[in-house]
Amino acid sequence: MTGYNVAVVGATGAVGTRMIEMLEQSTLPLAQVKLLASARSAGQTRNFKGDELVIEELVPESFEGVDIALFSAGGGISKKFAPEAVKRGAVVVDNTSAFRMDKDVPLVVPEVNADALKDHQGIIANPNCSTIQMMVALEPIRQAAGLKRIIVSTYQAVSGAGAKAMEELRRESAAYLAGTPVDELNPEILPAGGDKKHYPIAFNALPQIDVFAEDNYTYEEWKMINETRKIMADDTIKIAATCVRIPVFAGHSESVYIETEDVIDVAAVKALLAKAPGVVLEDDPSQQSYPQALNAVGKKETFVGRLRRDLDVENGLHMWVVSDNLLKGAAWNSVQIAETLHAMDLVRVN
Ligand code: NAP
Ligand code: 12T
Repeated sequence: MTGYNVAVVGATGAVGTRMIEMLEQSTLPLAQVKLLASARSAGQTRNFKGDELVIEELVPESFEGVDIALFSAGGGISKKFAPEAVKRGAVVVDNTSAFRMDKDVPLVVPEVNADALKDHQGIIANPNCSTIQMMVALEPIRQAAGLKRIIVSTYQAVSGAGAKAMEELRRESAAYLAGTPVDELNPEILPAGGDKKHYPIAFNALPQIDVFAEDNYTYEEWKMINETRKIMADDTIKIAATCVRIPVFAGHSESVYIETEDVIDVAAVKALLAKAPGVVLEDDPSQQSYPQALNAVGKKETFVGRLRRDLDVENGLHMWVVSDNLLKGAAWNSVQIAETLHAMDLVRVN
């Protein structure tokens, strides 16, 4: 085998653009890279390792000869085209929420549950960005001391909602600073593209990501709850989430409170995290050292700091978890899954 034929579906998007970069940096043996998007983008070109690749319109036949297809063009596109790719012999790594909770689809964070890849039947799901970084930070603690409960509040970047949401933050920020009144900022996308009302994100904080669902939790919150239980293969973990959008372009931050099964001291947790895969411990209050979204952008790791014991609950711990939502939260985790599939000899080659 000389290398894999890899397709990127949604190659012009916020995630797809970063997938192309991650593939350029990847150790994965590549034969050909195919860039797919809508008819709107067909004919445009993107640079890949010095070559100009022409973007093609996504059609079922796009997947002829493709070994690995990385999907990031929305759930509807995945539902329609992922089976077409599998039918033609490709392994699909899907970034949307279309298949994440399907019983036959592994939901994988390589540092946590790479073994689940062994059961794949053609489609592997990439978890939600907010879930992924929390899993990377919590799995080492869970292995050492067990995990009974998680309460998480997120501070999420607009890039998670796509290229148009980033443009909305840019436009509103400029308008606001130029003196436009708040009620004339004309938001069109956030908090959720598909919802009825829109609110400004510039200089604001919106406690709604995705649309509302059962029990007055949003889908983003439910994704964190359900995906955590699936990835950690434990339906008994108690978990609640509050997901908030803030006017940051890239990098999701999370305030995470956990209760472990066993009491574990903070020094032991720091020692675990210092050597945990994919984690960078950044925690020195005496030097004002802690993770920050701006510093995480462009990095593949998850940054953890502000570790401290709860003042009332003996097995309670607080921490601050930050990662680049478009890299570990999406593009890097997907390419890392592809690399892991290759290492485990789980890619079917046409
Ligand atoms: P985006 O910036 O809006 O990009 C959307 C991409 O989908 C573009 O490349 C677009 O191509 C393509 N597309 C749209 N309609 C299409 C069609 N009919 N046929 C083929 N391609 C089509 O969005 P994004 O932020 O990159 O996110 C894309 C998807 O990834 C989201 O819908 C979400 O499901 C998923 N996502 C997952 C995570 C995560 O947590 N893991 C994070 C962010 C996003 P054109 O340029 O031609 O329109
Ligand atoms: N609505 O992959 O808006 O399920 O930040 C990821 C990010 C859905 C997903 C967001 C979203 C997903 C967002």
